[in-house]
Amino acid sequence: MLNSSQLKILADNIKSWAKEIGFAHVGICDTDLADEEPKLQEWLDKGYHGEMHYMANHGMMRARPHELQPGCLRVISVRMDYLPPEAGFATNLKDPNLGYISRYAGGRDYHKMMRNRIKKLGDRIASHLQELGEAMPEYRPFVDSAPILERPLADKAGIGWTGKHSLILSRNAGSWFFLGELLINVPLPVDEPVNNECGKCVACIKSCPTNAIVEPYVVDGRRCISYLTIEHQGSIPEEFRPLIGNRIYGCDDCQLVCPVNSEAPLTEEWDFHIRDAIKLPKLVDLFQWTDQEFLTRMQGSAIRRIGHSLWLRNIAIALGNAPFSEEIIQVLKLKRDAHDVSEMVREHIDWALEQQNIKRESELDINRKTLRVIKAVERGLQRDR
Ligand code: B12
Ligand code: SF4
Ligand code: SF4
Repeated sequence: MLNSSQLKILADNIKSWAKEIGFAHVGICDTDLADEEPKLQEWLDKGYHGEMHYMANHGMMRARPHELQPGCLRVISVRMDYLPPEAGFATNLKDPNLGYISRYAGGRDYHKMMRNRIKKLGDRIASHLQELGEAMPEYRPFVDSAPILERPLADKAGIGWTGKHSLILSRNAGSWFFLGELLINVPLPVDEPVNNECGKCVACIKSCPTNAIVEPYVVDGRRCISYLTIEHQGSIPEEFRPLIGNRIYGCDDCQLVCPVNSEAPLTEEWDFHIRDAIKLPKLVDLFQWTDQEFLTRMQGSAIRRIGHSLWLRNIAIALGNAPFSEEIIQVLKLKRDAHDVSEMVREHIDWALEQQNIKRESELDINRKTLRVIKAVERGLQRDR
């Protein structure tokens, strides 16, 4: 058994190995999330998870990492930055003929890549302990998909504080990062959480297009554009369609207006750079991709997971929100008549056609809140190129 000073040296080593592997920040915490259980339960009781049944399926296991990985004593929480260069947020949101894709999803899917790297970190710890003549540790890497509360763990491990939009953010890094964890049965020294610096700011709450941040730190998933465009399988309720604007996959607005994000670092991973096919993409072009084109162009991307049908559903809404154009009417009608389009998508196309007809004579109309987000980005976000 390592003594406390050996464990401290090991923790320091882990942090430098993790940086070599590509993680920007690493923190360590214990597995006690008892304080989070009532909040998670309340969130589920209110139905904020919508159709994300996986959120309710494992009971309170999400708040009990030691049940997920028996014997686990510590969680090593890691951060990987994804903000791509040439993010072009304002240019993209401002032009309603372009589709906006959340900047976490412009490049390669992060899940596998991050899990492999976290496993590499675990392997390195294991071989180091074996060199010291210690027993082989038990460890398991997780990224996103496991039933575990990643944000409260990152908060506890000092990666950042929980912002009012419920994401983890840090003074130097903002919030444009993914989280992952290595659960391990080694009693490493733990890190201290950092102070919450949101203060009186409520920019994220005020700017959310669908009022999904129902109170500070609490997101009603069912209202979030990220949920509606990615997780929700069926028809998108009509009340949300005009509010979605041109966001066809995910949403970044609560992060875009966050002052802590003004100096956030760019990703060091080439994999997270936006691929050409979806760099400031024209809605009419995206809408005309066949099923096969969608699968080929989105190979290796998280976007592929939603499938062609939800992709068309989302773009149809954005086309309905775009200014009137004969070309849009034409592509909508063409797709409506295609034999391989589902009834669900057709219903969204009909809605879009109706919107286009209503707007035939009217001026370009970008939602008021979106205009505020664009202004905030143009004013202060250093990284908007
Ligand atoms: C389900 C899910 C969603 C859902 C629900 C969102 C939600 N807020 O829960 C939807 C689809 C809407 C979503 C959207 C997004 N997601 Co998401 N999502 C998840 C997932 C799988 C689970 C989150 C969860 O457990 N929710 C349950 C609720 C109850 O937990 P919570 O929101 O963390 O809430 C806690 C605190 O808010 C706290 N709380 C409550 N009251 C108070 C009061 C105070 C004072 C404090 C301090 C705390 C507090 O208690 C809660 C319970 O502990 C995680 C991965 C994971 N396994 O953790 C990724 C994850 C949270 N998502 C992530 C991302 C990037 C996003 C998006 C930015 C993607 C996008 N651009 O479209 C958006 C952001 C939307 C938002 N503002 O949250 C990242 C966040 C990284 C970060 N920097 O924090 C994660 C961690 C994935 C990853 N591995 O990187 N997501
Ligand atoms: S991602 Fe968009 S819709 Fe979801 S909470 Fe943030 S601003 Fe609101
Ligand atoms: S926008 Fe303001 S309130 Fe929201 S997370 Fe950022 S600092 Fe906190």
